[in-house]
Amino acid sequence: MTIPHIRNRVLLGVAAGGLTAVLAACGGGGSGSSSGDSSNDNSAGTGPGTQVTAEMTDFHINLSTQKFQPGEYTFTAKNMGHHTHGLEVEGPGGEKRSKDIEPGQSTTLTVNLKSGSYEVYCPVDGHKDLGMKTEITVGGAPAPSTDNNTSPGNGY
Ligand SMILES: [Cu+2]
Repeated sequence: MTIPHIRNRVLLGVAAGGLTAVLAACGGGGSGSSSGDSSNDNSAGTGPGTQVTAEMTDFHINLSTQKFQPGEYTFTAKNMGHHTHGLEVEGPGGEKRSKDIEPGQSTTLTVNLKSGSYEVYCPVDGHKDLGMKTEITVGGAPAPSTDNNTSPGNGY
């Protein structure tokens, strides 16, 4: 029940010298503004439900967690690659697709997960086949048969 906000802020502060500053500069103001992306909300990845980060690279998706319970989740998709990417979540509850994300940008996608298997992938042409997909299992079941239990820490 700790509130991760404060921590995040500290981390952001530390990193601010680098990329983050650029991103913030891009996303922050409406000055000059990029092409027609008016619905871009700049509220830095807070939405309803549990927060999950999906880092999109060329061509891979890295989720900040692999543990999912039924309920509402907000995925923050960050495009850290050099191509336009997107995030689509497809499973028992239907499918939901984010808008396309330009390199260096991010967006959020809120989904209501039900028990079962979901596919999380990039809907941009061909990217799924290039490796931009991952499968998640929603529910109480612990990790599947793989003995890959040494997942990298998620920052904590
Ligand atoms: Cu992609």
